[in-house]
Amino acid sequence: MTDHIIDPSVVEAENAKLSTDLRNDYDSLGERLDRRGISIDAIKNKVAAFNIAVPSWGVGTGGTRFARFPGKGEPRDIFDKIEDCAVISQLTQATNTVSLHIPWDRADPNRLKQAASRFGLGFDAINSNTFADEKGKLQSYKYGSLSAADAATRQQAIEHNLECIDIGKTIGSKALTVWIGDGSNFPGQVNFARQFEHYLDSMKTVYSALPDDWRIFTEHKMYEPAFYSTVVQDWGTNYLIAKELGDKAYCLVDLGHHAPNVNIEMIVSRLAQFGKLGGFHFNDSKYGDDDLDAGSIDPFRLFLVFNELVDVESRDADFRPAHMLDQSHNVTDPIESLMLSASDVQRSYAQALLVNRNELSAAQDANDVLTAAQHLRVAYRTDVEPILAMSRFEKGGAIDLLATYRASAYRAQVAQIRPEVAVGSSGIV
Ligand code: PSV
Ligand code: MN
Repeated sequence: MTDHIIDPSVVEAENAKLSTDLRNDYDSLGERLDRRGISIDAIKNKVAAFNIAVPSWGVGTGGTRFARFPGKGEPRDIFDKIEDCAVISQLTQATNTVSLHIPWDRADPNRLKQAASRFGLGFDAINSNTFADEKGKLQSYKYGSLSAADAATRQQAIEHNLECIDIGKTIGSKALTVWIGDGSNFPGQVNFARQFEHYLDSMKTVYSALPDDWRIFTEHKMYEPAFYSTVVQDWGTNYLIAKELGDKAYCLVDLGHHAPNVNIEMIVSRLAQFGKLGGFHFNDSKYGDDDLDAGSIDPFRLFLVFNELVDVESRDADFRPAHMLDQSHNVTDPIESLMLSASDVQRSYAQALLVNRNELSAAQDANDVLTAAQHLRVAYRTDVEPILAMSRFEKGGAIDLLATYRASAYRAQVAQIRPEVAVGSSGIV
């Protein structure tokens, strides 16, 4: 039996206000899609099977290096975070896994597993953190971790990753995500080749400890916290790493980790074509690694990414990239942001499923440029909300995510138990 944090009667009462309209909207969209040769139920079933992991760090209020403005009822620890994730999962019915970050979420792994399974949650990729120093550790990562010039520092970073694998084994993760802050701030500060060699050697040791049914994801990022160079700066280096390490190594694409205007959907296509696309950290951005809510700034780009993913999926039924959100909620209730983002990621998937791939291919081969472009536009302009809402409704989730969450008064309730956090701290997380 799965425990529900939000009283199901609240969800039912909210849904009751909207279910007749939803049925009408769904049927009318179904008719229109039928004319395009698309079965709405087939799309809905795919949407219903789609899952996206929620990052444990995402349910806390984020901040910038300038300030952090704590919200009410912030989670005190990973167990509160799991409860917040359970709320998101209950209402969206699309996020039944949590992605942990160690050491932020360090706790007895058996307790973690129990706490999550009570709400029907599992764990997605586990994230290692060697971009900040941890109390009690001898070496500092100020000058790098897995690629550091100092051998003892590299060793400590390797051991941290091995510990993450161990924790992951107990809680049921099947992947390790490695993102490092290593790089340099000045020309001449490091020897690029030597630094990369160190990184690869360290990663080979981590890789050799992976269980057979695990994958390792490496995440590229062009800048920050290192501002002149980063070791894993772009998809090219990321691909090299995955090739060097072996079959269990894949690239992870965080949408915010590219130079402005880079064609991310094309990177997605290239990595997938060569069997090295492992997964995503979804978010949105306008300037850089803004960590804004997925789908909030450039939903068309999110759609284009999914257009590539569905294209691969249509040829390879075993294609299963890991979907995760990675956002910083600085001015919103993180639960609200994460619910809407999960739904926007699902929306892009649903819209991409509407593209008529055969006709698109024919138009491409005939150099009929506008017909090809029009196929994407028609799919993108289709309002698939009734499909998303129906999928949620049928699975016991909320037709209207925001209204139901607010009607539950969850935030006000937890604010009574969780003490207010003092202002004044800053930091990205
Ligand atoms: C780095 O910017 C990153 O995208 C990595 O995924 C981290 O693990 C995450 O953000 C949390 O800070
Ligand atoms: Mn990320």
